This record gives sequence, structure tokens and C-alpha cells, in this order.
Amino acid sequence: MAKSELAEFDAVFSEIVEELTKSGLKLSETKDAYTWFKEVLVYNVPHGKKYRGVSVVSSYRRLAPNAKEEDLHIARILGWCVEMFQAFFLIADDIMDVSTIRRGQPCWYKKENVGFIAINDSFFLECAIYSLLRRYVKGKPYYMEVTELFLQTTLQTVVGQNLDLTTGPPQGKVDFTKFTMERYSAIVKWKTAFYSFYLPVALAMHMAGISDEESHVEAKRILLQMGHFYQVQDDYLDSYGDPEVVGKIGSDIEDNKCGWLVVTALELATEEQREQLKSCYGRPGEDDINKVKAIYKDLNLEKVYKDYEESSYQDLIKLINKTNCKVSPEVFTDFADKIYKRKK
Ligand code: DMA
Ligand code: MG
Ligand code: MG
Ligand code: MG
Repeated sequence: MAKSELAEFDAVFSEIVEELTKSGLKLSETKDAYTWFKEVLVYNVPHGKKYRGVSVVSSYRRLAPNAKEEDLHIARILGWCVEMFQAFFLIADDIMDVSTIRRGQPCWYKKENVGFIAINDSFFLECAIYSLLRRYVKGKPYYMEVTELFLQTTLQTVVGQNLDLTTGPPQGKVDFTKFTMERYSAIVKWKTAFYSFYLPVALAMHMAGISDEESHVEAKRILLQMGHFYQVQDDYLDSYGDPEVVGKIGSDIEDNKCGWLVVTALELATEEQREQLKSCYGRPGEDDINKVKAIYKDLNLEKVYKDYEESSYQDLIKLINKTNCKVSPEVFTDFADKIYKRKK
């Protein structure tokens, strides 16, 4: 069942590429731009885990058990809009984080003949979301809700990326005074949780006619907590994941990121370890990176993470069980089961 959901989702991608490029390709003035954009789509959009995109469809199925095929098709389109949303942020994120590999292939901006053109490609992908909404959703009662949701989520994610990039500025001196759990929670809520967890489920809710504020507030509470955990995992995998499996090479230490590992380390560190961290965090050299990792090891951070993973899962299930939301709990547990203990 889960596998065929992904297969059916994947099958829609070529239609999306066709739909987004066919009129631009026909016009001789814009033909070259759309030939380029086709490559942007194929390179950047379909190679992720697609948890977010497929979750729109599986959540919608849960909320509308008798859904018609034509509405499932729209849910898949909205799922691809979420994947395009993610791709437009990731293209820019990789430039700003100076990353090299994404999803097992060179980051788009790293490709020969791309470079800074990637910035415009990121905008191109953003615009394409709204072209798809106009093409497939205009005329539906939830058109305004989903359009505004994408716009609002864009702003939230931009705010989060700003917090991420300014808390430990890449060219700045290491200053740990801002590296608190409180600041960390704010960063990840805004940069990751809204778009990765609330957005997919909220889209399915609007499609199913659940648009009242109370239901959305309740669902958001659970989904933001899930999103927080997901980014903790991302931060853990940045240092401890296998690049072959994760499909990207971690750079949080040298990028001076206010990530979960360093914030947790600072909470546990002695004054001496804190001073050592200060002298080697946020520096590009291999030696300094290894020194940071050695301190993480002395602090037993891997074990601290595993314990946190377990307890945060229990907390989440408790929260799901006690909420009184129109959305059935399976919508949340389906999503949670996809992400806990993931290795990529
Ligand atoms: C990514 O945070 C957040 C957005 C909005 C793309 P990150 O830089 O930790 O992600 P990754 O590890 O995938 O580069
Ligand atoms: Mg990044
Ligand atoms: Mg980033
Ligand atoms: Mg990361």
C-alpha cells in the first residue's frame, strides 16, 4: 500500500513537467528558458525521500476515505507542489550553507554552467507552484486557502532560514551566547517544521473541507513537535550519518551552525570543554572539525541523542493520544512512523 502510494505519486511527475513547460516551449521567445527550466525540475525535484509530498496524499486518503480518483490526482499535484517548495529552498540553502552534495549528486549551483544562475532557478521553482495551483486547483472551494498557505509558509521558512544563518554567522567569530535550546527551538520551528509537517497535512485538511481554526491549531501543535524532532535528527545525521546513505555531506560544524549537537554539548560541557569548543567550532580545517567531534564523543552525545529520540517519540504519541482533533490520529502516526529511526 505505502509503496504503491509512492509509485502512483512518482507517475504524476512527468505530467507536471509537461504542464509547466509546454506553453513556454511553444513560444519561440521563451523556448530556451523553458528548456533550461525543464532540467531544473528534473534535477532538483524528484530525487528526495518524498515523505512530505506523499504525506499530502496519504493524509487526504485518511481524511476522505471515499475520495474520488480526480481528487486524489489533485492531492498528488499538491504533494508535488510541496516537493517543489522544498527544492526551491534547498537550492538556495545549499548556496548559503556552501554545501557540495545533495541527494547523492552535486548541488545544483555546483554544476558547471549553473553557478549563480541557481538563484534564479530557485525563484523559477517557486513561481511554478502557483502555476500548478492555478492550473489544477482554481475553481475549487479551497483554492484561496491553499494558495495563502503556500505564501504564508514561504514567509515562515524565510524567517527560519534567517535565524539559522544569523545565529552563527558564517564569517563571524564564534559566539556561543546565542546558542541556547530556546533559540534552537525557534530556528527549527520556523525553518523546518512549518513547511515539512504542518504544510502537507494542512493541505490535505483544506482539501477535505477541514478549514476551521481550532482543528488547524490542534494539528499544528502536534506537527510542529514532530518537525522539531525531525530537524534534531537532521542535525544528528549531519555529523553521525553515513554520507552514502544520507546523500549529503555534513557541514554544520564548520558552518558555525546553532545545531542540536553543539547546543546539547554546551549544556553538558565543563568550562574547559566549552573553551575548547570555542577554539575549534566554526572553522573549516579538518583538524578543528575532528576536535569538535572528539568533544562530542567525550560527552557521549550519540547516546544522549538515542535517549532523546526514544523519549521524544513517547512524548509525541502521548500528545497525539490526548488531543481531541477532527483529524484522525492515524494522519499523525503515519507521518511519525515514517521519520522515527530514519537513517536518511
Ligand atoms: C534546511 O536546514 C532548511 C531548509 C528550509 C531547506 P539544513 O540546512 O540543516 O538542511 P540540509 O541539512 O538538508 O542542508
Ligand atoms: Mg543546508
Ligand atoms: Mg541550512
Ligand atoms: Mg542539516
